Amino acid sequence: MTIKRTLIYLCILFISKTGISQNPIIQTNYTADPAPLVYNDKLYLYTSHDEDESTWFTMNDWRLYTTEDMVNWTDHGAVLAYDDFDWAKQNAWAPQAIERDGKFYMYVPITSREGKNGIGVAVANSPYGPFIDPLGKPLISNSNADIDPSVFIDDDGQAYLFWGNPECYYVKLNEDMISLKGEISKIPNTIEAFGKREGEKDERRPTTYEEGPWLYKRNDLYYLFFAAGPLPEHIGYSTSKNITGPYEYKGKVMPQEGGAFTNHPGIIDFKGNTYFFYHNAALPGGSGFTRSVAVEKANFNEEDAIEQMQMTDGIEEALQTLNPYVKNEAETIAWSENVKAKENEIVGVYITAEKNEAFTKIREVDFRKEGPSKFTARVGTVHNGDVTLEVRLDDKTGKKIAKIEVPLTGGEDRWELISSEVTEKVSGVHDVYFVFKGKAPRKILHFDYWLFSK
Ligand code: FUB
Repeated sequence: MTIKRTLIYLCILFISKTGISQNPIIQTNYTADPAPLVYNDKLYLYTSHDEDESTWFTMNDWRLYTTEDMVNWTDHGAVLAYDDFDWAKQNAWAPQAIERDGKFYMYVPITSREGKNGIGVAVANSPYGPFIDPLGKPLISNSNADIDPSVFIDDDGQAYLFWGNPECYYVKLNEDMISLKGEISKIPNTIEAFGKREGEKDERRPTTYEEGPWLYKRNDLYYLFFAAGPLPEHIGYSTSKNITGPYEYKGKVMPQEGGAFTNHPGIIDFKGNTYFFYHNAALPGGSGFTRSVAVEKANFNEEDAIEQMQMTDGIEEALQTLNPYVKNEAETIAWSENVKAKENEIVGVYITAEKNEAFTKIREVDFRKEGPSKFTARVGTVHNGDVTLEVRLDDKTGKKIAKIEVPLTGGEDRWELISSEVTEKVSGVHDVYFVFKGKAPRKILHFDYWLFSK
């Protein structure tokens, strides 16, 4: 190998080791079934939640994450759980939330105490909840196909709910969003609408339509995205000039990959771009039952066809910078390793560093021209001595600008606000790494929020 080729090789190796990886966008819990909502210049991402070490669809609640820049995501914890519905027994599966007249409606599939699938609705005055079941019973209790709701409000104000596995049902909603207007109908499960299924014959599933419908409208064209079979799933789509069809099958949006046997689309426009959310098994410990959500930027061609996508390392470009001179939550993260997100009544959502050298990364932090002189963090640990939080720039081993010695506070209900001097001159925009160090084999420290000051 020539010197030049060796250098190129080393550069590629360096970039792939330390380069920007943003997918999956949540690393602190297993998440699935992403359902984005845009409200007041913020993207709210509701997800289902695979419990750690799950070996089936062990799913108890729905979580919320938000972003303003598409690279840093803030964890707001569980905003609704299946046991918030008196009639529910289990299975907090794929959700979707929508805003109407200042109220937020979340539609969720649940299995009832009688063992029947159904779709519930919960209402809140804020996208963060609390969400309350206004009905005390399922909104949809039609058949065992009642999973995976997708809610859509058309330009004329008419709301629709689509859902179903193995067929795609829909119904109009009244303006109150919690009652049905008219009869439940079906999008005919034809080859023209959903494409012919390859592989083994299944009379109930003649087409690629499987589950997880998602409605999206662009240039007066309705797009019906869906998880498509046979298993393992890919994502397909169909379009129509009318919301209720007839739909014409348009092909694969995302071919099968990623290690989970399910996938689930969620598509939304945000700050001039279109984003396509999905899930896979890319996190350590990932599987068909421990999934993680990811996102790609979507593009359409001149014929209004969506360009096919592969699963990538994610979105590199931040839509805006982050201000370090205000309180920032520790659970606002672009990337992390060996970190878990938790919540309690004392501080809300916080993170724990599970191992020595666990870290979080925050992208595009703007220190401005005149940098900070002080760093403050609310932290705690159950270990005595040698527990530190290091603040580094642009890399996990980059320039160390501050270091907090974390005192023994006690358990995760005990916290202290600790400050440290910023020991290096910092200015401009940087990625910030919080690196957690300690000799204990597990649970090094807990971390709630941080800020820099001058
Ligand atoms: O997450 C549970 C189920 O798996 C969802 O409801 C389906 O869409 C599939 O992702």
